[in-house]
Amino acid sequence: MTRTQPNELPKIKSELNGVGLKIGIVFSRFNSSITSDLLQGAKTTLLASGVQGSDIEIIDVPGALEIPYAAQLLAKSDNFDALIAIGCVVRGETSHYDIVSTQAAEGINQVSLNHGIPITFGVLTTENFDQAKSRSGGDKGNLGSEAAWAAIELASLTKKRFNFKN
Ligand code: INI
Repeated sequence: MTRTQPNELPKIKSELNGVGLKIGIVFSRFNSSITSDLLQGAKTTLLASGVQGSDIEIIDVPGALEIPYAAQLLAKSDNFDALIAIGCVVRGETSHYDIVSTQAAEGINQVSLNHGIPITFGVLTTENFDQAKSRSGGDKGNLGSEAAWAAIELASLTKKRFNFKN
């Protein structure tokens, strides 16, 4: 196998290409005023990178705690090159912030490693709504879009460098 040197890896977004990739999105409805903007950011990025609209499947769940189970359903289907988790957990709104945010993150990683599929983390965990707003299309960018770029990068890495077919 020819090994690519680290400095040859496509770190620049404009070098990433989503043509032919199949992407699943798990969208959490909790704090939907924020998560709908994250979802929009993810979809816009996927389409701009060349992913076909018909190759994007979105399923929605009530809250971030349900994301891992739904991601597992998509992973088991073997239909996707990568998955994107979209959610928003705001500390000010819940006393069990730590449980929701930690369990969501751990569950998502567990599904990813158990099923050998990249699942990128478009789940905002913030102190308050202002922080969430600025990271869902405001002055701090859009985490949904970042998660979409990461999904394209990891799916490409899996397919091109390791020749795995999902
Ligand atoms: N789910 C979230 O996605 N974000 C939150 O901030 C949140 N709060 O505040 O509690 C939240 N809770 C719901 C949780 O994810 C489950 O949907 C619920 O417990 C039902 O299982």
